[in-house]
Amino acid sequence: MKVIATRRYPGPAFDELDDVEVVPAAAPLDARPEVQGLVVANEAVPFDRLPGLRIIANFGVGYDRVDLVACVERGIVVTNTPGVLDAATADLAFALMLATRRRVVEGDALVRAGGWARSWAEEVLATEELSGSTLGIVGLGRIGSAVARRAQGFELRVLYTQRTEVATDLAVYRELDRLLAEADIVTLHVPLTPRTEGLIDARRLSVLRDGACFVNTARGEIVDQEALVAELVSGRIRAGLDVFRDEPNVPHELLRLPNVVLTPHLGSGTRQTREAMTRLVVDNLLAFERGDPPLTPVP
Ligand code: 8YV
Repeated sequence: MKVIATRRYPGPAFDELDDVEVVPAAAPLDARPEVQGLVVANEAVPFDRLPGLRIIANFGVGYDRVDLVACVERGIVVTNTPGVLDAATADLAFALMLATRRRVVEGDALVRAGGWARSWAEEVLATEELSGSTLGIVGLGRIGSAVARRAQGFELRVLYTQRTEVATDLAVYRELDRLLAEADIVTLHVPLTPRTEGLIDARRLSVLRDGACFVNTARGEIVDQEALVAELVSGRIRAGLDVFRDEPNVPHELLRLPNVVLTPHLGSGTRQTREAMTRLVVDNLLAFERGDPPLTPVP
């Protein structure tokens, strides 16, 4: 099966594709009727150039940039990479919580600038404890649950919200607005869908407690970015942000703020996880080629 991939995806599994050609997503593409498989990292699909396309294997759990309606119309199967990136993403959410709550980046900057004058930084970087805080998880799916499990080790009180309340020992259910008002730290773990786009709007951001820490490793579009920037510029809340509405562009106002920690969409960015994602991408393609059901089809 002829496959186009938008990059050479990391790890040895990629070499098991016997007829793969790397064509960057931004590169012009002539009509390629012989191509049956496409590997993307949540990138737009040039359907008109690929009339013979039968399967799209998305490198990532989120597939919000893949037009599923167009895929259904054309009978194209879509797969993603759920599960294998839960730990890495949950770890990064904790890294951002810790960095933001404990002012790790500010401390690093202070040391590098020669501002560490006495035996310890004393009041200059005093902040709130993470342990014992209340964590609000928006979306208790695979990644949200991995965050909740880690939260037990940090002795956090854990709340969650999502469309439907479930029976779980991991966290206590709250309506979204109540969770936002009650949590010291809020972390987003819902997919980007028409229902979640703009879910955290200006009003909901205003409900956050003074000094609350807002963490986003999901998608920038889930939040009203202008309203978030305004809250951060005011200094009322703190944030750890791995995702943005128009990546790789980050609102310029954020670049100088001490109360924000910024990372460049690193959620799944460990060597092990990225290789496992490629493994799953390739296994989905190979299964499809054999005529077997794909391992992780998108519903
Ligand atoms: C990226 C992600 O897709 O899985 C997701 O939804 O956002 C990430 O894993 C991946 O880094 C490739 O862009």
